[in-house]
Amino acid sequence: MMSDDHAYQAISAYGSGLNQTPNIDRLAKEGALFTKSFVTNSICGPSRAVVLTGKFNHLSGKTDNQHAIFNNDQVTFAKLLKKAGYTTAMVGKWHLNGDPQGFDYWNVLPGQGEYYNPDFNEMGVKKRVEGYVTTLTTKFALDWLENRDTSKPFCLMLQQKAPHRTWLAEEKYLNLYEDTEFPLPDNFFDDYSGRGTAAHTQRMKISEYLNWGHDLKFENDPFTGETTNFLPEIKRFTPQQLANWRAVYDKLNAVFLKKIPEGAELDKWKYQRYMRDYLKCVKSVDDGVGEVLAYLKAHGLEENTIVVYTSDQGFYLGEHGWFDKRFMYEESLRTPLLIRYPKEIKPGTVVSNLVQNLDYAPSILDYAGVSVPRDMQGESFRKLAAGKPVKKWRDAIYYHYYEYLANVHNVKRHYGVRTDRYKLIHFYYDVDEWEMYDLEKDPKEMKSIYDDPAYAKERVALHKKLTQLRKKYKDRDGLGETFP
Ligand code: SGN
Ligand code: CA
Repeated sequence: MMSDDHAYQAISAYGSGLNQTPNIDRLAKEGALFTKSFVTNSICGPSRAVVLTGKFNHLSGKTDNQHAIFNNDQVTFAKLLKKAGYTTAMVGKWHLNGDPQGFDYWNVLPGQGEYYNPDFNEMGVKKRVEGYVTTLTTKFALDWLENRDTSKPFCLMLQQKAPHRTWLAEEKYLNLYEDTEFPLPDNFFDDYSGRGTAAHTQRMKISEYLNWGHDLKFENDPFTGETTNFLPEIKRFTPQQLANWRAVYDKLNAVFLKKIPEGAELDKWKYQRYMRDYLKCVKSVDDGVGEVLAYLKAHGLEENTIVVYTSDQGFYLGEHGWFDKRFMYEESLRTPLLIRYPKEIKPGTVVSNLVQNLDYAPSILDYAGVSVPRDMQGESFRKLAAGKPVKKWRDAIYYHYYEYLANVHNVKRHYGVRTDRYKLIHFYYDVDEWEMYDLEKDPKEMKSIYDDPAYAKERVALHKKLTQLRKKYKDRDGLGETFP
């Protein structure tokens, strides 16, 4: 199971205390929780390409959401499982161009998908389905499980659209958390001093870049009175859904409009609305995980099914004042990873080795006893999860982000390396800037120590490591690449 933009901070097993996700947490209680799990490129389509192919984006071709094309003819772990006799299915958010390949059954959301009464593309037939996207995705996945070819082992990829922007809650959760005040991260009012141009020029601040329409849920801008861009989405609602929605948000909005907060208070208000809406969506995702686990149990599939929960990347929940992802800073570099497999993984296992979504394909093939193609670049973490000794595990991970788009958050291209303790990042393309962090002393990455002479030795070692990894993974120079 993979969700979209689900921050580890919003999974209670990771200990942030923000919300409760009892069903997802069960995977950690009954299996393994990976505490240092990362992506190779913190953005949707590219992450999905990494998961399927076990290769970095410069090799699979899917470097960004907007321009890059994913060649569906390439080898994926799903195709290899199918060839090995598995029955396979892909349900929910796909977000790669073209029709899914390697699946006996697929039923996917076109593009980003919609929250209410979404269109689904079932094996080439598009139709609008009434209901809420998260419950529908879970339902379609369970329907497939129920009707699958039981003479074969199965592989199901259940990929939720939620909690992706624009965070529309399920009707029964419209009111959830409305009485909860979420604690403001202590770097919410970050001024980015101590970091380079990229952190200063991003467009993902909650205070500035959440819009009054589809983000903050006002039909009119509270300051100018202009109609916002919220209306196109509610056009999908049924009259009853709209009435339920209005009953909650009109009331909440009226309270806000009566006394509009100013300055920092307005920023804090936006943060609360963002957090409440985001976490309402997470709640439905967690319910879905519960349904899947219940299905497995009821059908005697609990012992012999490997259940994985992850996200396509991490997300900012107000840290640095941000929403969205993309940066190689911790909140978006990390992604949740929980695995249950009672036959092999002891309950309550915690894995703190450095793993990446690059490792998913090789690991799944390893579990299935299918040989891993030599050109897959990840490593199987099966032994780590089983608590078996692993002679030599990687001591650093490599990252490369490409999607520098002014109108979509404006995050400069960068690549870098992260070890257990340090991180080195190179922002390039229209800048040439390095940043370095000591994650032990500065876990929130508030001040780059790249030029600090006290860290000269570590800096040299990180540069060396970065060069090694770029060579190992066959990445291009990074500088001077052309981009459409
Ligand atoms: C949309 C969102 C962005 C988001 C990208 C990529 N804007 O463009 O906030 O970063 O998707 O997300 S929205 O107002 O249209 O929702 S991704 O998860 O698909 O990579
Ligand atoms: Ca995403």
